[in-house]
Amino acid sequence: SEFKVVLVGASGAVGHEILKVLDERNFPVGDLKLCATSRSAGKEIAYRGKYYSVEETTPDSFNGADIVFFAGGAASKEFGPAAVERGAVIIDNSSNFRMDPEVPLVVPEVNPEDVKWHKGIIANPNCSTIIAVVALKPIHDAAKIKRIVVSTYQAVSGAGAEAIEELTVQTKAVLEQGKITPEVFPYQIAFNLIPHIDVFMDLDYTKEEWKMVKENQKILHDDSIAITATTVRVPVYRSHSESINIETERKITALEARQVFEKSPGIVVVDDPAAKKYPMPLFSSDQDEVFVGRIREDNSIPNGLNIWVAADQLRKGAATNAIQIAELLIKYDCLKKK
Ligand code: 2RA
Repeated sequence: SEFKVVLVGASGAVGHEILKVLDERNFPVGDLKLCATSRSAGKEIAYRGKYYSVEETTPDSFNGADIVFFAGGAASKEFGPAAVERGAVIIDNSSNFRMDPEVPLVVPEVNPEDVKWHKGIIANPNCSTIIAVVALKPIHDAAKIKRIVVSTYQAVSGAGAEAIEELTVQTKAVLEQGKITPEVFPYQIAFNLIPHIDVFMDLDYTKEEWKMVKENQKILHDDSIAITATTVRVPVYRSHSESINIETERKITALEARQVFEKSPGIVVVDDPAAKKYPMPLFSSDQDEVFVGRIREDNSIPNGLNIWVAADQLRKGAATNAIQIAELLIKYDCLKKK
């Protein structure tokens, strides 16, 4: 069967990627509606050779919908309940419902069964969380993780379409000695990096850093894992990278970790130092897998492991993960009966 799909936030960077991935994965889209704020209403966007006019989101945008994707921002808070009331299941890429105990937070390679207890809303985790947790899960299963220290190197496209433009404009301005006026980021991002993503919160951690702590614990169903994070914006267009230091209860050697990663879903091991092979944004962009490399023991502690991961945060970190969730809903017959 085919499904009536509504996409809210169709004109943004994640919305664009959702349409691309729906098409590529041959998702059974019967009817499609594209929505956004009034600012983008009237814009024409193509899907499979047909143009759709973007409508301003209203509660009635969800009449008859089976699946609603919210690409991000405040829209799901405003319109999510209206969509659920009308019998749709929503897959929400914003942070609005992620930590709600009534809402499953799902990465299909890690906790697919959690989609089964949804009450109409399923949250798609933050991009940096998804990328980390795909690699953490098999190590947690093999050796039980006690503590994680993670530092991220996040691409500008994580901050949306305007941020991509800002890096281009600033890079040209630096090379041509022009004037730079930061708009999306608090400082110049071209030829710089900024250890500040989202707003500052408790203990001087940013919201992005707290997401790494709380969301990973929720997805792994284990609040006892100690997690500390530093999240950094870097002048890369696409694909987030992360350096992850893991302490486990049981010793896991680099060799064993490599074997574990090699048979884990959603992971490609790129780890051959002698041949200069390691994950990089240049090669992980436009891919759906999480690339894992630089796998080595942290010999400063008895049971330590270091890894380096890179993955396309607009795809696996957002659009692909959301569509995999929709595929699970169909597979497990978890859509609402009309
Ligand atoms: C970022 N985590 O990269 C965000 C996107 N949701 O800014």
